Order: sequence, then C-alpha cells, then structure tokens
Amino acid sequence: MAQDEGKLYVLFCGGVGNGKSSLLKALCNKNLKKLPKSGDNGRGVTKTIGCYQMDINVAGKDSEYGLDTPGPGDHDAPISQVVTSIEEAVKQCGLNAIVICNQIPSGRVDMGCQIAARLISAGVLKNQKNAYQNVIFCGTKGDLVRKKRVEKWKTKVAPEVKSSLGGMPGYIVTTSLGTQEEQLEEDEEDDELKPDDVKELVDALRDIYKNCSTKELSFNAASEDELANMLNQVGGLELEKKQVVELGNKIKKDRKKVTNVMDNFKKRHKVQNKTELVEKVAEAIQSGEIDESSSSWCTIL
Ligand SMILES: Nc1nc2c(ncn2[C@@H]2O[C@H](COP(=O)(O)OP(=O)(O)OP(=O)(O)O)[C@@H](O)[C@H]2O)c(=O)[nH]1
Ligand SMILES: [Mg+2]
Repeated sequence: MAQDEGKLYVLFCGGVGNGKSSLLKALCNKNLKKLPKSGDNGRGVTKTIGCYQMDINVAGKDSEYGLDTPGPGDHDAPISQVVTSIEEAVKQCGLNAIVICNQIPSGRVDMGCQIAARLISAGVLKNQKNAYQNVIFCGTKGDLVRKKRVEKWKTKVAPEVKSSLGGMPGYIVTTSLGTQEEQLEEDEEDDELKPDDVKELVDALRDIYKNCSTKELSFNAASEDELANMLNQVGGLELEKKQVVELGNKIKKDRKKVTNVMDNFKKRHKVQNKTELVEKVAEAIQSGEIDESSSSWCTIL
C-alpha cells in the first residue's frame, strides 16, 4: 500500500489517570472547539477512543492527529472493551507512533502500562521488529517530583517496560504539565509550579516521522485465548481455566461489537480509507456526535 507521507497519527495509551488526555490536550490545535477532557475522577475520565487534530509542526506533514484511549483500570469500561477498542484503533487508523504514558511519581511501570505494552507487543511488534522505533514510553507529571527522580525514572524505572513490550521502546521521554488549568485552580498559592514541558515528546514524534523505516504500523490480532491469558496474568486475576475461556469469549464478542460499531460509522460517513476515517472521527468529536467521556461505548469510534 502506498504510504501517506503527509500524515502523523499517534495513539496515546497507558493506565487510567496517567495523563494521556492531558498530554494530547497540550499538543492539540488550540482552535479546536472541543479538546480532550482530563481531570480527577475516581472512575476514570476517558471512556472511548477519541481523535483530535494536533499542532506540533512536523515538517512535511499536512495532518497530525492524536488518538486518546481509556485506560485499563477504568471503572466503566471493562478491560475487554478497553483492549478491543485500542486494537481496533491500531487496525483501522493507520498509526505511525504509539505513546505509552506512565506517571513518574508512582515510580512503577503500573498495570495499565503493562497491559498496553503487552497488547502492542502481541499485535504490533511481534511481526514488525523495526516498529519498536515507533514506540515512545512517556513519563508524565514530572513537575510533581524533584529532578533527580525524573532522571531515576528514566534510567531505573522506565527500562522495566522492556519485559512487557518484548524489547526496548525507541524513545523514553518525560513530560511536565505543571501549569495546566485544573492544577492552577487547586494550587493557586503554589509557587513551585513549573512550566509545561512536552519538548522531549514532540522531538520524539518529529524524529519518528522523519527517520523511522516503518511509517505505518500494521496490526495482527493475537488470539482471544492469548489475550485472556495475558490479562489474567498481568492483572493478577487468578482466574480458573474455565473463567479464562469465558474472558476469551467476551473478548471475541467485544471484538465483533467494536468492528460493527466501526463499520456502521464508516458507512454512515461514507468513509473510503484510513485517512478519511481519522478525519471523520475527529469531526464527529467536534460536532458532538461522539463523546469520549460517555460511558455508553456504542458511541465509540
Ligand atoms: N501536576 C500534573 N498533573 C497532571 C499532569 N498530567 C496530568 N495531570 C493530572 O492528572 C489527572 C489525570 O489526567 P488525565 O489527563 O485525565 O489522565 P488520563 O490518563 O487521560 O485518565 P483517564 O482518561 O481517566 O484514563 C488530572 O487531574 C490532570 O490534571 C502533569 O504533567 N502534571
Ligand atoms: Mg483520559
């Protein structure tokens, strides 16, 4: 298939509350009517996949889009729904880069990151070894800890993602969004606030766009059993054999469901190819047809 050299499509994934939507919001075209929703919510904020036009000045591109995802661990989006939605986005949208978000202050590669990494490892990286170069492991909330801990995250914590990803990501970067609105409201008196810093992430995305031999990531779905076993193991679910089979069946059903929702969307919007799909989903978010914070997952994609 001919590569569409004029685009950069980026998937943001990782555990619930790790700052996926905030990061995408920081990179978005500020003229958008609707920006990704972020904030503090014990149940999780983002419930379905969203797609937004970014503005990060990548030389030679004419469109940059970011796809926001719910995190494994969300209270309203069951795990099979989260993983099948992420799979569908990788399969249908012709992604160029994947950003896995991990909170630096936690000092852990949390379960959400492990699940996202294992999903990408099984579906994207297993058959495309060069594609490790298209994966960014991003430490978020760097403003909440001292510089020393940011460095420690980079050298000691982040490399642990290798065991879930099956290899080292092409880029390990850190970001800080210390001056975002929500934070300012709460911490008005806090003179420790540091300026927003997303430079390392933007540089990595530009680099991927310019230098990576794998321009578009292809997706080969792992079997339902494989995924169910992975979730059982990484999630520490301790399911009996029979329950793992049931989870596999649920994943199978959800895969069908999300593909149907996607096919209906494509029909409704007369979508012909991947580029049009991403643009139409972004338009549908702006028009309010899709609400990514709605827990009804039939509005997905
Ligand atoms: N101080 C600080 N807070 C941040 C940063 N990034 C995100 N946050 C805060 O962390 C919380 C969660 O951020 P979100 O962007 O909603 O996280 P998410 O990963 O999209 O969460 P879900 O959609 O629920 O999975 C919000 O209160 C953000 O304001 C950061 O760099 N620094
Ligand atoms: Mg979110």
